[in-house]
Amino acid sequence: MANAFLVDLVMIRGPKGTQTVVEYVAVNRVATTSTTDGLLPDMNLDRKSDGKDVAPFVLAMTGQPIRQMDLVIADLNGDATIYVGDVAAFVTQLID
Ligand SMILES: [Ca+2]
Ligand SMILES: [Ca+2]
Repeated sequence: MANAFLVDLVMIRGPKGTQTVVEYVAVNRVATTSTTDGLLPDMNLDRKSDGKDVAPFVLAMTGQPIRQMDLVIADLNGDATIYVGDVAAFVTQLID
């Protein structure tokens, strides 16, 4: 993978079951897509949204992400920035 230029396929599954497939994504680039399914604030990637996701979300919000991908996951309103607007989406998903 170190010499790869493209990722063959990226599959994104929404929390309500929708699935988005993006093919031939260039490596080291930001690819964007959209969904009406909402985004799952699963910061620790355990496929659940619960209290264990709060600490990594707060770290991402305060500019101290554990991993670079946390900045992408924490952008719950999909506007490519991490700010207070993502908190409402995070809390809504947690209590749903
Ligand atoms: Ca989680
Ligand atoms: Ca955002």
